[in-house]
Amino acid sequence: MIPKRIEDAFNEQIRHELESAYLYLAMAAYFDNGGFPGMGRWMRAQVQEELTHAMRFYKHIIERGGEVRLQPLNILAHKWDSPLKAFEAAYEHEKFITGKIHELVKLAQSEGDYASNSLLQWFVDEQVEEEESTLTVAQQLRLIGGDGRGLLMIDRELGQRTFVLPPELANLYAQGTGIAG
Ligand code: OFO
Repeated sequence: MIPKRIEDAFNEQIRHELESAYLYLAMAAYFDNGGFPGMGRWMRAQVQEELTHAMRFYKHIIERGGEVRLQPLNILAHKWDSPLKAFEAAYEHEKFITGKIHELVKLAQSEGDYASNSLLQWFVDEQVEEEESTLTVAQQLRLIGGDGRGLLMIDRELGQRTFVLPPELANLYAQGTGIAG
């Protein structure tokens, strides 16, 4: 059985992950509307990834006999002045999410909840990647400044990104299957 404090904190984290998805969808729209289809595609893949993050917590709560309670999202979306500003905002947001994951690790450890702690170790590693990927793009954009050719090159490169559903979550998305798997 999942401890109540962990159940509450994981429900809160589902909200944060869905807010991340919403933020990145807003960035995708900003890029797609602004003539940067590669960056738009990168952000759309990121939206999918954030949804799977939320679903990892969802699955864990259900599997341990807890209750998933969805909460209203704090809408984070707004406009950005440039691709650089958007990626800088994405990096700042990922640092915020890393802080939330670390708080959860401390809570799971203080509750002696080894199962949650194990789930959270995946997120600790994932956040290193999340920060690194947004920071790298921000650094590249900073380097090229306003150079149009450089921007187009980065856009083309980011357009290569594809989203792959992690096999351990496949059952959550397949029709007619249970939660386990
Ligand atoms: Fe869920 O890692 Fe980004 O926000």
